[in-house]
Amino acid sequence: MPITESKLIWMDGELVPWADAKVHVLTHTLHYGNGVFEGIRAYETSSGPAVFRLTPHIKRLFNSAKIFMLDIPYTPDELIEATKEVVRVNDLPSCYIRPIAYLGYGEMGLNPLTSKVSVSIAAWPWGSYLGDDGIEHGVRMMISSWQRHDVNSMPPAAKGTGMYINSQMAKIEAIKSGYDEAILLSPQGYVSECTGENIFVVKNGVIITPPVSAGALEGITQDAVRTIAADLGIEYREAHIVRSDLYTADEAFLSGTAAEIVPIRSVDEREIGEPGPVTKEIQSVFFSAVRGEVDRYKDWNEHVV
Ligand code: PPE
Repeated sequence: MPITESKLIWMDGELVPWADAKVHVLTHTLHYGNGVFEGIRAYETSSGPAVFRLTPHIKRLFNSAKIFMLDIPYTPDELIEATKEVVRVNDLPSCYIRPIAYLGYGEMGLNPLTSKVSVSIAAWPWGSYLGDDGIEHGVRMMISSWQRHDVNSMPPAAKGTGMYINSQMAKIEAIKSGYDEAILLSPQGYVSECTGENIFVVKNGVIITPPVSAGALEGITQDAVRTIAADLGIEYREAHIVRSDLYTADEAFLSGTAAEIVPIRSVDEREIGEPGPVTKEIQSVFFSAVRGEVDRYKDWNEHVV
């Protein structure tokens, strides 16, 4: 689906009209894939638009940059304010927000340390990533023939632009094979995550999700699931799982900013079925929380005005 354009994009401190937000074709990151980004959502609440967990997202952006030795020329507070400004000036009650730090035009060659780091922040309306039907009835998944990165070849904790070639290969394979989404295994054979989401299984009432050491990004939605589960009195564990754990799960679901919380209805043609009670409960609290309807999670709603 084509992107729904908004009005202004923040580029290194300037608010630039959408159509003029361009970079040079010799931009370093375009050639060598060294950039870091975030995916954030703002939701409409009864007291105006609120960015969901903005501060942890900006913190992760800076951690990703630290891993790749990109020196972002702004403070986290400046980018938090800039993000809020982008939501405000575009008059968007709810939207998806994409900050990116990238190496600009100036030098070529593999040494990234000499290139200027630029930052831009765009926001636009973006509906459900895996479809409304997916959110309600679950998605059909396959285990990809592509593996997640080894932790010592590409650091999964960094949300780096180039890392997403791996996700795209898995996504292409899944779509061409008639599935909604792919699950990647680590080089050690453990379940890692999906192309742009964390994964969870529910067994005997316990929620289990793979750890960072299985090659998964530390998801901010995943962390929200952990907190919601704890508050609901549902046991939650971070542990290695293998592919047969998915096949025999009582329930399974995925989480991500773009995807939100989506039930998994089958994996490799093994039926898990319609969303189960644990998935539905987590989903329902999550969707209330993002809209500012849960008092206990009010600090997750970072208002823009
Ligand atoms: N794993 C990966 C690989 C990933 O890209 C994401 C977010 C997550 C887990 C979940 O993290 P969090 O959003 O903090 O809960 N993926 C982003 C990019 C999606 C895209 O298509 O672009 C997102 O959801 O914004």
